[in-house]
Amino acid sequence: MEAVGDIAVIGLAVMGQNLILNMNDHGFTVVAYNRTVSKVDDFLANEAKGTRVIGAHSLQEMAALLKKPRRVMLMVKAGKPVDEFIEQLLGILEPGDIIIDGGNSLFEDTIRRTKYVESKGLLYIGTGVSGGEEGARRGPSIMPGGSPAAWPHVKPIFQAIAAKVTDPQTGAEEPCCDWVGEGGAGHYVKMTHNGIEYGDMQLICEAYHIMKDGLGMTPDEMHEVFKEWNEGELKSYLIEITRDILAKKDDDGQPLVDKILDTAGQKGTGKWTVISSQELGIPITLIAEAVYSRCVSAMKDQRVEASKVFPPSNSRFAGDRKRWIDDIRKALYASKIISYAQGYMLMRAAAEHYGWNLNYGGIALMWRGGCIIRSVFLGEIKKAFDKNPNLTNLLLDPFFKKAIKSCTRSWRKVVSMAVRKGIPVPALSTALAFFDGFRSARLPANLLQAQRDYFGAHTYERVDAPRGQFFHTNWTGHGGRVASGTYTV
Ligand code: NBP
Repeated sequence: MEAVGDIAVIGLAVMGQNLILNMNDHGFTVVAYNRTVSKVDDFLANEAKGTRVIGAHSLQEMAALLKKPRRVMLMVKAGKPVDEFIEQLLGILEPGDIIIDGGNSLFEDTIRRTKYVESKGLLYIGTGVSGGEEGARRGPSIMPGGSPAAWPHVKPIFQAIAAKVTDPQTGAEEPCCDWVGEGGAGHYVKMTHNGIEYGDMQLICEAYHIMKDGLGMTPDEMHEVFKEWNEGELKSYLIEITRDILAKKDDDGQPLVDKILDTAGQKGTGKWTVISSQELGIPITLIAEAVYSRCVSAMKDQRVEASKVFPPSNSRFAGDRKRWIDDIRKALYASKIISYAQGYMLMRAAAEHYGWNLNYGGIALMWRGGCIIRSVFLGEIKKAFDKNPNLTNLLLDPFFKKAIKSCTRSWRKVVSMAVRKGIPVPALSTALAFFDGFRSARLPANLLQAQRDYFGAHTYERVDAPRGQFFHTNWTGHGGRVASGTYTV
């Protein structure tokens, strides 16, 4: 058996098949394998017919068909199947070979697997692949991390098949794929991408909700608004598909969107992002609200009951519709800036915690094309980090500072009117609350510290004493002298 394969892909569901065809288009010889082996023949006889894709009917056959160092990419369901395949592959592959996991694995699993596979003398890559079916086929955003020594062997394939965008600084065509960092960095960045995706989607849904209930607009009218928005600073894949969704008619000619049940699903990556933010103490409030909003939406029966107990009052916004639409656009834009600022805060904290050297501008470039959150906006983030690689917070970049300032009035107007009219805007409003907290030199946490010290002797720092010096007050006159430890969890 001649070793002609450049790479093997295990897992012939939607992502695996499309990635294989994409690799084939770029001149690579791919060996295809699947747990249910009949799917290999089915793939070769249909989607891969006439290509140079080679089918393998066992892992041994697959390994024998690969050039060395062997590159084996798993595109299977995240979780146990990945561990099971790694175990089988370790018995077949040789030191120096590379196992790649392209599924949506939890970054902590990837940290563990990288260490484990490296301990056996092989190399490991855990990579985010974004863009769904279409991205996989035509050019996804790819976010690889793991064993740095594996990257040069994988780079030519990944960068060839990735989406391409024009670098706003240099004007050069760049692939939406670069090395992210060691261990679980690639999957962490992909997870954060998905969290931001939850936030972007929720913001768009809230804008839609206000236009629908507050301004009484029809899907056709909103289609026109999203069409216009997609020509300005909000231009993005999600605005574009929302525009198209709003124009789509059901078989009876009525808008399809009105017939879709309002209960959202989720597969866990948004939740993981929020869990990680809690672990690291980073307030990604907008993504958290986006995850919880899906949970509220899923409580359909209870919501229907509650709507009878607390019936809605008049939710119409008074005033000029055109002006409101412009205010909503600005509220959406400002909130989006907050969401990305929070996402970047999270990645910065994770990089410090896990010891990754993340390239923040490079991440923005990787997300510029091929993935669900692709947008012109990410070009501005890339520019901000190119100008100042040590930028601690996106909100402090001159471009974003100016953008936020120009939107603040409309943002407050929209959030307060929505609150008055009973239209839920959890993402728009939490973004504003975060912004107001972030720009407050003094928050009421002095009182909070006093409360903690009162009931638990948790101590406090003083404004008139150096940081790191802790005080305890005997608030009631009958407390003891001993204070609690001053650690923070
Ligand atoms: P699925 O997530 O539906 O997984 C299907 C593949 O996993 C098949 O090859 C199946 O083999 C295999 N598999 C399963 Br299911 N259980 C297995 C087990 N216990 N042992 C071995 N193999 C098993 O496919 P997908 O939607 O193409 O996604 C692949 C990966 O990419 C996932 O991690 C997903 O989260 C991620 N991802 C998906 C998208 C998307 O838009 N779908 C986007 C980005 C990332 P079988 O044929 O024998 O059942």
